[in-house]
Amino acid sequence: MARAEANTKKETKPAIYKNYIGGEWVKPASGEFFDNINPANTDDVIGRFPASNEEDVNRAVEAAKTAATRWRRTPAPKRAEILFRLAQILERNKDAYTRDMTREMGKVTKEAGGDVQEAIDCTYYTAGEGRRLHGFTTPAEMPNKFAMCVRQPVGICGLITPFNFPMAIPSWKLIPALVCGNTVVLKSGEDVPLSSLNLVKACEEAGIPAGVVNLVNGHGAEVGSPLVNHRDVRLISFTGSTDTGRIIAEQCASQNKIVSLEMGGKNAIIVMDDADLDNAVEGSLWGAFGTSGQRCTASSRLVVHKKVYKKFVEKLVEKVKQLKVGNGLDAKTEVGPVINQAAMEKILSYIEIGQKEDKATLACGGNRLTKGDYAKGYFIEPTVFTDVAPKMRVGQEEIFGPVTSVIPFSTLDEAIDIVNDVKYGLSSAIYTQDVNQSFYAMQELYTGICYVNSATIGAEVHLPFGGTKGTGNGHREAGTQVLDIFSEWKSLYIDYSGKLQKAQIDAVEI
Ligand code: UN1
Repeated sequence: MARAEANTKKETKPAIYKNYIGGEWVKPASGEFFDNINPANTDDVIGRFPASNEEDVNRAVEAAKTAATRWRRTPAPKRAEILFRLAQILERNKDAYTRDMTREMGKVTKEAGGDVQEAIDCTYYTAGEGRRLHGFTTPAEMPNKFAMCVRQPVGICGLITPFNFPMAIPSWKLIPALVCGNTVVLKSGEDVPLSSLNLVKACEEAGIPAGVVNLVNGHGAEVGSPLVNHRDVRLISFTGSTDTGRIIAEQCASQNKIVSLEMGGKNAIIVMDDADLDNAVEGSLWGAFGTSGQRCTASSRLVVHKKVYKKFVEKLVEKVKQLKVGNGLDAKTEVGPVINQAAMEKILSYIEIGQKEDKATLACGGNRLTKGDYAKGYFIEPTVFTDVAPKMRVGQEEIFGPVTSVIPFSTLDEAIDIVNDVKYGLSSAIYTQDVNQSFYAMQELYTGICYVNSATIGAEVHLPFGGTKGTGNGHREAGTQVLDIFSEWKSLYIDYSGKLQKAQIDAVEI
């Protein structure tokens, strides 16, 4: 049995973690646990987490249901007070959460710190909405009648989050859900359960009432699917792959649930011939290899003007070769491992496709690193393909790893067509010194986020986050726009005329 094996493998037994349901830390119904493994060193078992199933989901939804009325009726500014306390707790524990995150997810410490900071920022910012949650008033068409519109919570929300932003993304969903007055069941990415657990523990410490936040750990089929299909869950907010998102959307459609999807990307940076090339190279490095390329916003295409193509590639490849790959806990590391064996195999298969099927030029990288300290982790060399044609698979499909493709172009319109001609539309960028070109690009690039003279990554929490086409289903997270996911509008009419007035029918004397 996996459990017995894990216990004999190491001298110190890994900690056992539980689900959080109805304000209690409880074992999963199955009694089974799974290992949370460090992707930089697979001997390092961070802990054993509940392998939950439908029974746990049912209990968690029941708890969320029991807590719903009281939480909904708690005034929003009071809900927000607790969330401000939560932000302070997150801030206080930032270093510990950061270390936990690097250990379970692999991203380098600086970036993990940024991830926790994003959760802190999101919590402070969104808690502020507790004193706003603006609705509006508007004139009624009949005399002595008042019309206004307010937000109301939607009910029980199922939150399904990925591995790549282990605390930021859960916070993007959890905090707005709570400030709007909903209760939630969170299923975190199975590769990064500790960061969500840290977040939920902080919720407990902040004084969020029992049952308002519930955490059920486990795998997609056993936990995600029963959550999506539970009749009392009104809303599903999902970040993850486009394939899984599509299945969730279909299931939600047949049950008439609200669903918000944040899925893949194939983001591109355009480098014009007048760009500050060194700045463009720095941006490309960061955009393509930050988080080992495991960002929905990763710069996985670099679309470069033919006039500067050769020079840009030379500078880029030189820098990429110098990137220090390693364990994210080592301060010198610039690129950490990828998340797990399956991800590594998928990325390596794309590197093979790039060479064999696409026949692109492998300018650097391309291999798994296996020697010395690398042997126990999932490390891949930062990889650059050049001479990529826009329609090649490495130029079209999301790789989600440390691989980027350089594509040459001749005119800005051509570059814009290349950027737009993929099934996704999350983020784009352009490097140019020309204000006309940059504004034209901002207008024509059909993505949810667009940067000028910066990489495709680095979205801030007070602006809406999300994408067009295959990236999403029209919703936006973050900003105040996220409130439109987690609340529904209620229009209120108050007739104080003392008589029946029929809108659209009765004539109004002027
Ligand atoms: C993601 O890649 O799923 O804009 C989220 C960024 C981060 C969030 C990325 N703030 O890169």
